[in-house]
Amino acid sequence: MSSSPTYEGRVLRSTGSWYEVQVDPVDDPDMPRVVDSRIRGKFRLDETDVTNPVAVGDRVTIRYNEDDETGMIIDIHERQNRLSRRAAGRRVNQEHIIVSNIDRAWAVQAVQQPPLNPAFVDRFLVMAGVHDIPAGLVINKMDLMDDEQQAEVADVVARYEALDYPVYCTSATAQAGISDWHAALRDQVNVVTGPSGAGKSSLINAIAPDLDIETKSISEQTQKGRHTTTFAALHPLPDGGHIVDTPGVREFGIVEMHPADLCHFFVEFVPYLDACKFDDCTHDHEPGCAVKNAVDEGAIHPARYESYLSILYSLQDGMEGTGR
Ligand SMILES: Nc1nc2c(ncn2[C@@H]2O[C@H](COP(=O)(O)OP(=O)(O)OP(=O)(O)O)[C@@H](O)[C@H]2O)c(=O)[nH]1
Ligand SMILES: [Mg+2]
Ligand SMILES: [Zn+2]
Repeated sequence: MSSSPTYEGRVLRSTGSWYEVQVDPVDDPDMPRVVDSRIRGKFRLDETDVTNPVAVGDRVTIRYNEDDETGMIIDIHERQNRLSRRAAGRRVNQEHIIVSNIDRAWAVQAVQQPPLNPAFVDRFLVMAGVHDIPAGLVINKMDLMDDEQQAEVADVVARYEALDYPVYCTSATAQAGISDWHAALRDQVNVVTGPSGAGKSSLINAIAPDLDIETKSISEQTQKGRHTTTFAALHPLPDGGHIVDTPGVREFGIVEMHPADLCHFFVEFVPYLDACKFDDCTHDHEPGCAVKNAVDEGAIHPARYESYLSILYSLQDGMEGTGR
């Protein structure tokens, strides 16, 4: 057996058979930082419920092949968290991991084009909570904000800051708020997600112009009806850390969970949950509901409560016919 040294690193991108591994900085300046690697056959069999045995974001151990250039992934470290979607086609019961080991997932919204959609943010926050991914919010296209939208944007910012989510207001085209947001990304693995056209790729280009990620005009997008960004990859940031552009949150959908679990992912509801009159309170129609009282008293934002009900009803509909 070979006793050649091993190196730890992170998977930046994958073609399905090759993986680009960024090796952690070590003392040797000559060592290539990004190594094209393959996996040992056995990993393919280990996890049959997942379509990709090695995912973008994975922490791995590699060993150099005899050519001293390419690598072999010999170990995949335990994942902190993951963002996945259901596999396509015949493998619908399998999971496809889009990115793993995420330090923060950012919901990117535009002030307009497409319209600001807090209900979408609330669904995203539930999804992030379920997957144990710290979340944040970026409100982009601030240059398009008119007088009428000012109060709404201020309300949205205050709403999520009150819940302790980091919130940044930016304009990718006017380069406003970009350096503050950039500072928040440093040394972390960040994912941007949000509706097509919100400016995710433009924001990444604003902080890392060298990446030159493809962006498209709204009209081009509507004509094609599809997202510009298709494959997830970890892009190294100029000041340290990584960012992943995603083709929009639509892919991730809302998570499947029991309706009774939903309230735990609305963080501001949690202190009230034990005070409801009924143990199985769904915080919808029941009398003596402490969550509804908190909404009436102004301690919970009514829009957040509306989002809760909307997700609750969709989960309850999804349970019809499951014999519950
Ligand atoms: N006015 C204005 N336009 C912006 C801003 N940021 C992005 N845009 C424009 O919005 C359009 C869409 O931007 P993209 O960065 O491609 O959007 P995206 O979120 O990456 O979209 P997908 O990749 O399709 O999901 C482009 O025409 C950008 O130039 C901004 O801050 N202000
Ligand atoms: Mg994009
Ligand atoms: Zn209740």
